[in-house]
Amino acid sequence: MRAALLQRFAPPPRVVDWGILVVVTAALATGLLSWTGWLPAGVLVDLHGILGLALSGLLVFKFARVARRVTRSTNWDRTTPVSVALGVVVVTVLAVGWVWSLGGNVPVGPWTTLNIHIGLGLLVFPLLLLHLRARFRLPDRTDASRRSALRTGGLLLVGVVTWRATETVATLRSVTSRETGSKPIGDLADTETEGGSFPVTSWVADDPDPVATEEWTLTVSGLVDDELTLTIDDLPTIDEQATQRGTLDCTSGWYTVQDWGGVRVGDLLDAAGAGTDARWVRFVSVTGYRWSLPIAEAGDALLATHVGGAWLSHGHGAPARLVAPGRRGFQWVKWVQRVELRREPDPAQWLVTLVSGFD
Ligand SMILES: Nc1nc2c(c(=O)[nH]1)N[C@H]1C(S)=C(S)[C@@H](COP(=O)(O)O)O[C@H]1N2
Ligand SMILES: [Mo]
Repeated sequence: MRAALLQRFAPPPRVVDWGILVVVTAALATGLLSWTGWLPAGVLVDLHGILGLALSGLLVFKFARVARRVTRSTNWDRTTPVSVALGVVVVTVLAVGWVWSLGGNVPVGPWTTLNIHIGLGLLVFPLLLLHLRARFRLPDRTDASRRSALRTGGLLLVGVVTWRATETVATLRSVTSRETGSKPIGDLADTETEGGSFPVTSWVADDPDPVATEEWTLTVSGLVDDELTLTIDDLPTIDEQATQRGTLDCTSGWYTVQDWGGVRVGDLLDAAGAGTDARWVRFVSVTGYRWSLPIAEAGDALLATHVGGAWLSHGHGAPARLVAPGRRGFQWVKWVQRVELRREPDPAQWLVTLVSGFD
């Protein structure tokens, strides 16, 4: 009876399958793009949620159709294990995603629920490619009927309505996420404790020995009139320094609002004299980790030596770390050693943030 009911509403198999492919690709794209700041994160995160719902719906039809093929072991072939693994991973990714967006967090070791969602989410794509290698079918003409278009449209409508409902649940549970989906941690009051009470995070494995502040130098080089080499004594003292309230928002799903103090990058650029060709400013850590900002944006950023009125702790990037308002946490380079003015952006920085810790 229930199966028959499902049948009535089911779009044609290939519409379901192609729908899944399109939705998974779009979910991967919106998920990854939400880190980059190229488009407003709020829009991408909402879209990502809607795609997750659409996928959940499509999977109901998909699983109802293939259940028999999987539950009878005599129906298994060489490629079935990949398909089953894919199904299990996708269901887990969705479940974990819903837990997170409805305000839950069940950390496993160092990983937040969002980390697990991202890690398994990235695994979906290679599994999907393997699955498609064995099972790919082109759509045919009968899939494009008026009836299947209506059914598919109806399902999308149900999807949007359900998504609104989950938003309401999250609001009622007063989940105070930012538009990036991150949740607050360590409020301002906690910064009374030295160096701030928010988590120390590395993006993968960057974990250098403490930098000896007395021996540390900061260079400003590249397309400049006068290269600068500064020591900690050349940087503004706590009474003279520039301060900024800024939100550190990590892609593992938390954010913290802190008062940062240090030297305005714009002042460093003025002191060194930016060349007319300079378009980008690259911040390089003692570990090699690095990020670049367009020169106008960099001018308003801060190289912080202090947070909450106290020296940065080693974990938070002492002696100096980048504070780049509006950027995600992974772009806030810690243990900065070099500021380089360049003509070109630096596409390799994406890779370097992943591997700088392995040496
Ligand atoms: N050199 C370096 N800078 C880094 C990282 C890193 O691994 N190495 N991690 C980044 C990430 S992912 C985040 S969220 C913030 C975390 O800053 P915190 O440890 O002060 O909370 O630092 C960023 N800066
Ligand atoms: Mo992060």
